[in-house]
Amino acid sequence: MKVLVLGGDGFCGWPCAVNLADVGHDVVIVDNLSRRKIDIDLGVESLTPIAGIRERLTAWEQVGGRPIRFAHLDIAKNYEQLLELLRQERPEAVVHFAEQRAAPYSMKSSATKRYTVDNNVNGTHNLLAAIVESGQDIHIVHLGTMGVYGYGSHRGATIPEGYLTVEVPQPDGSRFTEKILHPANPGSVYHMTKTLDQLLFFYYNKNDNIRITDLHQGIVWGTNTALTEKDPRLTNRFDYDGDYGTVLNRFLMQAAIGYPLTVHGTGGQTRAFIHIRDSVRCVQLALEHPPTHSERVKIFNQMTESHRVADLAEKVAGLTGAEVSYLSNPRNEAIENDLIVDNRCFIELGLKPTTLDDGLLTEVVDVARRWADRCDRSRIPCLSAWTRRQAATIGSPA
Ligand code: NAD
Ligand code: USQ
Repeated sequence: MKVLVLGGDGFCGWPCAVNLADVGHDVVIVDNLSRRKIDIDLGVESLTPIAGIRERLTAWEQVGGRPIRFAHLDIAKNYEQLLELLRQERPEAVVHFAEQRAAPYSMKSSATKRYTVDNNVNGTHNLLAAIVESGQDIHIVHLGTMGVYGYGSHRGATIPEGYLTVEVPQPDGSRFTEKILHPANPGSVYHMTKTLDQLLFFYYNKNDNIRITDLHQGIVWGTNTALTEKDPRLTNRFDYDGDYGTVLNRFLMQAAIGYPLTVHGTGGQTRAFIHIRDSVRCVQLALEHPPTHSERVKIFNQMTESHRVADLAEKVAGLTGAEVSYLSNPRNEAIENDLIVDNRCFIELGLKPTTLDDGLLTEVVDVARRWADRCDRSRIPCLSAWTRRQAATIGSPA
């Protein structure tokens, strides 16, 4: 199958692109390299040394991989080029990773809020409009987020895979039931763009019958897959800084360099997690099981386990002897929340999850400790605050 991987130079996109090529697909990576530019602007680098995209692709062929082509293109700004690319390549599917994905970065300033909205919403809408204009039948697999459901109290209810069955009372006292898109409750400007993506998908699926799978992915941890381990030039990125580093990978790196683990608030926040190897596998499964033309947007909860942040810190501390520090929370989020998630769709398709117990130690030893001397400790603190109230307390104990 011909597949365009938008954002295929990023953390989730790169191992996904090589995996799709490895299983026999004809892959074209489309990326504007904005993530690498943001690293330069922030003055920070991936903990793991990463090769440039051209070097990555050469290395991939040298280890015997099926060639992957690259198109340098901004999907949010260059609509005509995106349309032309679809016309030339005629892909059967597009995997869409190409968004600004960090919540703290999206909350840094009005400039980063506006960039995140412009980039993410325009990119997704350009893709949908270009598919319609091209007249082609292309399956979109989009990387969404578990964060669209919100991290308030679900009062013990299980979060369904995208659609909630509700009962609507009628004036005569009777009720009817309906399946609606689960109400959106974003926790940052970044998460808000993902809830807007959902509405764009809903509309274009209804109006133009575009086949869409939206993957509501949890926090991805880990670094490499068996394929990106084949050559140092294929190594995947590992973000640890206060803007782009996600909680579990940050804890692993902090433990490796003897930095007290940075728990925000009480650590009662419960979040969903998935290993990068499973994320890659899920995208492949989603591509292999497209929705039919009459089907509404197919939504999968792409996560394998849920944990409280404080429990994760204690687990990493238990494994490594690290200290845990409880800091005032720079985010405006619930102190604690429950999170019970239905993820049956992928399990039924054969996903065999990599658990924390399987993978944590390897990540600490093979990645975090190995590259510890590349870490710039001054970039660890989270300095992006959700509101002025939070900004005033940054860095103080919880
Ligand atoms: P990333 O920033 O590492 O990768 C995104 C890639 O998209 C980068 O290579 C970037 O240069 C590219 N890009 C961004 N805007 C673009 C544009 N306008 N045109 C072309 N290319 C563009 O992020 P990631 O961690 O790989 O995340 C990929 C997707 O998965 C995102 O949509 C994100 O919201 C979602 N996701 C990520 C996680 C996670 O924990 N990393 C969890 C859930 C969902
Ligand atoms: N946290 C800490 N200490 C830290 C960093 C974070 O306690 O050093 C806490 C945060 O306050 C938050 C939780 O950990 O409560 C998760 O934060 P995160 O930065 O790991 O994840 P988040 O901002 O939610 O975003 C990440 C990805 C995003 C994806 C999302 C999936 O960057 O692209 O959409 O995870 S989800 O969480 O399911 O919405």
